[in-house]
Amino acid sequence: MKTWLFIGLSATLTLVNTSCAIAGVASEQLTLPDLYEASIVELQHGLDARHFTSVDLVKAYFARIKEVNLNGPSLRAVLEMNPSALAQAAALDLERKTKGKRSILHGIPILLKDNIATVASEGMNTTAGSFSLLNSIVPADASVVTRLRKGGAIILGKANLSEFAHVRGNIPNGWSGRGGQATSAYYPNANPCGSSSGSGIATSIGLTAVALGTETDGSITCPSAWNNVVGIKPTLGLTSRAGVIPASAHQDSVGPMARTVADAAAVLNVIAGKDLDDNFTLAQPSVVPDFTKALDERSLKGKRIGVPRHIYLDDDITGGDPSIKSAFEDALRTIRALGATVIDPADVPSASDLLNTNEIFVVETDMKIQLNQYFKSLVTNPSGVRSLADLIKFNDDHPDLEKPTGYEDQSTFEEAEATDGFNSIYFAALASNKDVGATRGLDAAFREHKLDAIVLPVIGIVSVASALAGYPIVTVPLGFYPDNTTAVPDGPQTLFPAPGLPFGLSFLGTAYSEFQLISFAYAYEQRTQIRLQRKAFAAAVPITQLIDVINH
Ligand SMILES: *[C@@H]1O[C@H](CO)[C@@H](O)[C@H](O)[C@H]1NC(C)=O
Ligand SMILES: *[C@@H]1O[C@H](CO)[C@@H](O)[C@H](O)[C@H]1NC(C)=O
Ligand SMILES: *[C@@H]1O[C@H](CO)[C@@H](O)[C@H](O)[C@H]1NC(C)=O
Ligand SMILES: CC(=O)N[C@H]1CO[C@H](CO)[C@@H](O)[C@@H]1O
Repeated sequence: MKTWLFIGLSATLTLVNTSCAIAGVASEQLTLPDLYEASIVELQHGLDARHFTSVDLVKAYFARIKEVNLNGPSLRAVLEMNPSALAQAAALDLERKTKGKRSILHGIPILLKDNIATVASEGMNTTAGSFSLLNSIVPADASVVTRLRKGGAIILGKANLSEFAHVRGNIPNGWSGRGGQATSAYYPNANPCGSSSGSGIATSIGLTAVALGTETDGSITCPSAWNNVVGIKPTLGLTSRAGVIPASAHQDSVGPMARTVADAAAVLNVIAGKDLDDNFTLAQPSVVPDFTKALDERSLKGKRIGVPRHIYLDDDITGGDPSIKSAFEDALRTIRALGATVIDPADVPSASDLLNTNEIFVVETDMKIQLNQYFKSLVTNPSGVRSLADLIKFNDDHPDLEKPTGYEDQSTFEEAEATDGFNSIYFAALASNKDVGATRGLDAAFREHKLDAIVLPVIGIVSVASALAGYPIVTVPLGFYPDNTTAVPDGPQTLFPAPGLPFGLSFLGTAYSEFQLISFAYAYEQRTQIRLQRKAFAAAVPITQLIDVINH
């Protein structure tokens, strides 16, 4: 079901009096998409038909951000709005008229997680949420941003996140020094998961058309699930990490977060591809498939979908929560009804080892080397921070900015600083991670049970094997905590669980299986339309719509 905003006759008449007069619609009812749900296809339709412009879209999204980001429920999902976005939109509107569209993202606003670099001349910072990087000058756009601009996307702003993508230490999801505590739009002050928290929150209520997040282990998957949106964590090497503030080259991946599988596929089309500045991308297949061709409602017919129950212990995958358990069993029934065979259980042989891997050690070793490189690559950094050691000291020296009560920890940074580079212990740990995640993990399960995908609800350790193996995950809405759920404080400023909080279903695959995973997620989404079953709490639903900006 799509929600449309019907504009009455008087509004239509006002519209045809504006400079972007709409030929032939004066006597018809003009429909404008509701920005809470609006899809890329709907937005492109309205832009092509000149019902509104990309300038209108940017104005409307900015107004919606202002309503709820620091005002009203104060969701703190967005760190910065791009002061160049309106100019970019105007140029792209003109180009649409004179030359046509560059891609399906032409004139579509996209919000970027704040660890993805954008040139400073545009007027925005790239900080991973940290004051240590405020006013730093990056050498260039991240390679995914270059692709987005080339495809005609408008960079709307930067999203709040768990600072440094949650590799600083044990600090609550969605908090950064610069952005403060981001919270869910589904229950006041609820935990939004992380680390791509702001990307998930902002997408969930239409503060942007689409967003980018990054995942090292769970950071697209979880905030997509908990914010009722779709997330794609691509295979390591499908999307470039050049210009992304790093955690680990062996696990970091950049991917789309969107309200529909179709929108996420469209964004992936534009950001995927080889990049000489990230040599992991050179291993990808020579042709990137058109992921929008995967949108097939019959895709699950005849496929084998596995449920690795005995590794991902039942309580780990559902948190023991009866509503997640029952929603997951419903999902398995739906998947069968769509023509797939569900193999249950379909265990991963390395199951018990997944509970205790060398993941943190490898990430910490990589992080020290890569963060040091990142700081050195900056043209300038006014904070003076030029290394991980400087960063740790900066946080200690600025507790007011970076260590408020409840947000003090930086133990992962400290452990990373103590690592000793690429020594033999490191290479053994890396090899054992590949073995546990891929060889005796997902590869073995897929082969043994002849699987096309694995499905799991998103909570607990769902993403570990995929993170270690560098394999893709596509997450779609699965359900919501019931209204009689007790809201439980789980951090200095957040609650979890809480009534109405969303949770998700993940489709897991092996390397470069995005096309298939997208097709399965699409079939499930089209059959269930779970996202549309519940909206954000009233104060978190922005009021501004296109009609409010078109005449001004
Ligand atoms: C970064 O943010 C600061 C404070 O909001 C602002 O003054 C500055 O112009 C921004 N820097 C860049 C490069 O946009
Ligand atoms: C990428 O290049 C680095 C050196 O810059 C090298 O150590 C590494 O093995 C290369 N990785 C791949 C996947 O080619
Ligand atoms: C919540 O309501 C459901 C029925 O909708 C019921 O099965 C469940 O026991 C209730 N839980 C609590 C904690 O009251
Ligand atoms: C766009 C926006 O509202 N950004 C705000 C994010 O939060 C910080 C800290 O409160 C504000 O300074 C920004 O203005």
